[in-house]
Amino acid sequence: MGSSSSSLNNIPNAQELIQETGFSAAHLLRLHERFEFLDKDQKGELRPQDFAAVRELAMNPIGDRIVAAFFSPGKETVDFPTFVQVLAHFRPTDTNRTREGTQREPANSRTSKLKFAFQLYDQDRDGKISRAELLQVLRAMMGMQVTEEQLQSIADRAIQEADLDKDDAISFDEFKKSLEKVDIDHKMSIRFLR
Ligand SMILES: [Ca+2]
Ligand SMILES: [Ca+2]
Repeated sequence: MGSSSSSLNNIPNAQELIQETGFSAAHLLRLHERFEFLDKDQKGELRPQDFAAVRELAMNPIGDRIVAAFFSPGKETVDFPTFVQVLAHFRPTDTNRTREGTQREPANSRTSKLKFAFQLYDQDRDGKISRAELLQVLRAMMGMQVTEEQLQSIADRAIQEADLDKDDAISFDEFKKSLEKVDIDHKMSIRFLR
């Protein structure tokens, strides 16, 4: 902290990244420092095991899934731009900011955040959260606190409530509807910068 001489000039495409993600220049610099710190062999890429140093992820019951979300299917490394783009999902939602010139949904919009959360459940990427997929996450999050029977009934109830078309799985639209009243910003805050 503090001793780094990094400046925006050291970050390739810094301005584009700022535009694209909505991070401030100062925030981007801090993320870059963080990235370099995690990038122990200084190759400009992180591997899944490098994330073990992020304490909040290491302690998160579904931390391994969050880490996996940084990596495109089949890829074992993540570069700085991708790292920042994924982290942008954890930025608080802009309330009154409209960005010009970008057609794409900003990463910190409610829909993007929900999509990110959805894929943490939908591990086979078929666009639906099956009962088994839901159970896996619940099991990871609740661990020893509940019995298998209680887990099953929590999953059953969650599916019953969310599953509007009765196919016994939760589609993204159903997921979105069921979380309509949930403060997603609060749920999706991860402190990477401490
Ligand atoms: Ca699925
Ligand atoms: Ca359904």
